[in-house]
Amino acid sequence: MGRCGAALRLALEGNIAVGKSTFLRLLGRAFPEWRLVAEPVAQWQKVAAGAEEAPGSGNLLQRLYQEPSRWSFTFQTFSCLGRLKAQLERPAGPSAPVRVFERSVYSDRYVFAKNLFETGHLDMLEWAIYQEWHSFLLQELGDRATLHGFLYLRATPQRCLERLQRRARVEERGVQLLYLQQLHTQHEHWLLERSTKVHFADMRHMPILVLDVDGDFEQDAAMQDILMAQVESFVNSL
Ligand code: UDP
Ligand code: DCM
Ligand code: MG
Repeated sequence: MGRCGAALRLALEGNIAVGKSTFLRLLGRAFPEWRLVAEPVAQWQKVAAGAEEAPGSGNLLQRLYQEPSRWSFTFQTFSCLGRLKAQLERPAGPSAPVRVFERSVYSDRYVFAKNLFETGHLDMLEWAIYQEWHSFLLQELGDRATLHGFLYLRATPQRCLERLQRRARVEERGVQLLYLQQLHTQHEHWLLERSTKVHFADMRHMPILVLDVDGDFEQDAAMQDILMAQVESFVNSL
């Protein structure tokens, strides 16, 4: 590894159901000394304050999809808070040479919150407030919040929809192809074309490895070997 000593922090990015959690498990097998941090979806599915008093009102993820204009700001605030906590955590035991996070505070803002604003589910005031605290917190945290690279898992929105339907999370039952197409475009602008305006200097030159996962890598050992080799040489180049 090029960097002397300091642990590398990478984020694994990609559309809903593209295969990030599956890929994280493969990374765990290929690089057992790395620390892998899964997205806290289960936590969003557990948050249902007041559910006892109002049965059926649903967990946070369910509320987001059922009433996006009401719940987007709350969801995006909570999601980003959870990621910051995970990223700042100092894990016990020997330190890992590489940490990989499933998504990041950057996709929260430059993919999800941005898309929710552009589609009218965050209003201008909510978007301004979100951006203000997001920029302030990350600037204050400085190096502690910085990442060293992105792994972008890329597949067509149609493939993501197939995988989303196969996984069949109850809360995501109403997710349509159009929504996955919007999120795909946001990822492409941000990580492939780099045309999204970002507000952190180190983000503008962040190394990005684009991985084509349109083929079914979960069942294909040869494809897994190729993908893991791509990740290894990317990490060695950092
Ligand atoms: N999946 C698949 N083939 C692949 C990768 C994933 O069939 O090559 C399935 C996986 O078993 C799961 C669904 O697609 O049922 C979504 O995968 P995952 O939860 O890893 O996606 P994420 O939302 O974390 O990106
Ligand atoms: N999600 C969201 N906004 C974020 C991050 C995630 O709306 N900032 C949603 C999209 C998915 C779920 O959370 O429904 C988890 O994503 P995935 O299945 O890709 O892991
Ligand atoms: Mg996942």
